[in-house]
Amino acid sequence: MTHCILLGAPVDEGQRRPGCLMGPAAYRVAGLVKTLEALGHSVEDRGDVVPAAPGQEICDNPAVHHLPEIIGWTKALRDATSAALADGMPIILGGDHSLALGSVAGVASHAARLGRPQFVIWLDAHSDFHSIQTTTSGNLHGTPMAYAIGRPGFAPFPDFPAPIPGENICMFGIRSVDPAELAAMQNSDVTVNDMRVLDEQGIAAPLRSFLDRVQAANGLLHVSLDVDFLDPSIAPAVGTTVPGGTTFREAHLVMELLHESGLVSSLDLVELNPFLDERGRTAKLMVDLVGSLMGRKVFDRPTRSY
Ligand code: HAR
Ligand code: MN
Ligand code: MN
Ligand code: MN
Repeated sequence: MTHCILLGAPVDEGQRRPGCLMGPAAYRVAGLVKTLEALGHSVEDRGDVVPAAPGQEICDNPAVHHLPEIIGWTKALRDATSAALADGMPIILGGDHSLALGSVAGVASHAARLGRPQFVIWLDAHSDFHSIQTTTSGNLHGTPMAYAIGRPGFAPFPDFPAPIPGENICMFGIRSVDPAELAAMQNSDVTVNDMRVLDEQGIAAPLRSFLDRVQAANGLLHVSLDVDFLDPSIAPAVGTTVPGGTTFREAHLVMELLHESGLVSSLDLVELNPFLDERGRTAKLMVDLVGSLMGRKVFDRPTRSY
């Protein structure tokens, strides 16, 4: 059984549509604690993280907004995530995806302390691979992967603790990539399972082959789940819907396979905007997916040995 540590991250400044700050409350209302406890886990809710006071940081891309605020969140979430990893499995309740600038920095520094490699699974419609220089929207939720891999262009941010090698990063569900992101990704060793790959191969085979690598390396695995990974017809509560996302069953299958692997050490839930939800259905679906990730299943079946 796992000791789950909830960290609220009501980050809203990484994009322009207010509402993600209500995300942590929505997960709590949707029954996240009960869901985890019913599966036999212990839960410690550490409340909402308080961002570090914003400084005077500036950058030369005029599109970028709320830079000092996001740097404040990055520092606080990095420290809160890495501290939580010493005690259990952090589940970071977002908040927009810029929170992953901090959470992924936290997991990377924890892994470096243990001397183990860090791996990341990025479940998202978007690759979030912009540097501060290349983003044209100026929305910093589009940047955490580039920060994690150690792309240059993050000067005002604290140095990323131990940049994660591209081959340790695997994306699923991708269907919206800007030209500058594409160029940078093609220059990297990141595995990008876009929707085309999932259409042709299904989601299980590419996931299993990545999980095999994590296990062989004795790695730590961080999972970052963006609501827009899911098709908007089942998950409307997100500011950046993109048609053609994953289905209910594909998403649950990912979670079930992740559970069976026993490899997941930390989790982000990001981009939920409860203001855009329909009677809480997206929040409830996200909680349900966490249930599958944490072991809910219909039958015990002989699991593949990871
Ligand atoms: N690439 C676009 C941009 O940088 C859209 C980024 C949207 N990101 C998220 N998270 N919603 O995945 O503005
Ligand atoms: Mn994202
Ligand atoms: Mn997204
Ligand atoms: Mn049923």
